[in-house]
Amino acid sequence: MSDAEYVPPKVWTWNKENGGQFAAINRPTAGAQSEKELPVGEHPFQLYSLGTPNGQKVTILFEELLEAGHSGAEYDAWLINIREGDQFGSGFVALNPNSKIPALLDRSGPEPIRLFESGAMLLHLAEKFGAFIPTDAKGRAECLSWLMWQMGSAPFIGGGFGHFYAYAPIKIEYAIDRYSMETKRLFDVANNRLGEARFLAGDDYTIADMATYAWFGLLYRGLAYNDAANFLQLHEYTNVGRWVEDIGARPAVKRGQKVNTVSGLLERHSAADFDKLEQAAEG
Ligand SMILES: N[C@@H](CCC(=O)N[C@@H](CS)C(=O)NCC(=O)O)C(=O)O
Repeated sequence: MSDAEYVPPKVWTWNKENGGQFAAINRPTAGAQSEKELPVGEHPFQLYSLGTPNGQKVTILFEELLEAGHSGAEYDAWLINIREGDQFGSGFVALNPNSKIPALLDRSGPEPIRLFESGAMLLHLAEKFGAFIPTDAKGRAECLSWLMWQMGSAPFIGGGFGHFYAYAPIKIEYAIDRYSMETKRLFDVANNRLGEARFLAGDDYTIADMATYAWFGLLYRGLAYNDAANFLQLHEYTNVGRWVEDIGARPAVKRGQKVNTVSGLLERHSAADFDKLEQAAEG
């Protein structure tokens, strides 16, 4: 049946074979699907993740904290393979009932604290270490506003534009138009802001930049969703381009983007892991 002919039935039923790229793992129910404990390393922070933009936000912050001398921010980053359904294992679901990477266990205090949602992790860590979040009320409000803006808008870019432009088994003009318009509008929002301030929250680099860079940097550089950068003419957003160059040059950002990736480190347990990676690349 073609898209234009579809008439929704009175009651929706789950079509397991809808042909989408993620049909095998998507289902309309929540909760654990198998018994599987999570590994635990020696560091105060245990991160269970994958090197997607949502995962990278948190590893970028960990690397920035360590680079800034916060040695208490040492972390183990374990790989969660979402295509294999690792996010539905009982151990993972106990940390994140929403079954999505990243999930974090903060074992630095007397009682372990679980966190899900990348934005919550950024805020928790920034506040804990007193870093990458302004302390004055105005600056903090600006930082939180841009952070929440990123968290609220990412699904329109990923689940909306990315899904219908790159992943959906059929190309639906209406859906691609709708989410292209929204993605370009979001780039324009950032571009305008970055035309009046060096960073999203103002003069200082904050967790709002880390969260947004993980998504906008990837798209701007043409590293996401096939030909999306050209399709959306992202080079037109020159202030975003300046900011992407600026943030992308930071050593901690480069390291953070390598964690939990096939081309970088599948797992990260110490700073030495990056040295080994470089030595291997040098042959
Ligand atoms: N709002 C969440 C979104 C997390 C998210 O969408 N994670 C994706 C990968 S980027 C995932 O785990 N997908 C697996 C699934 O949907 O089963 C956050 O920022 O932490």
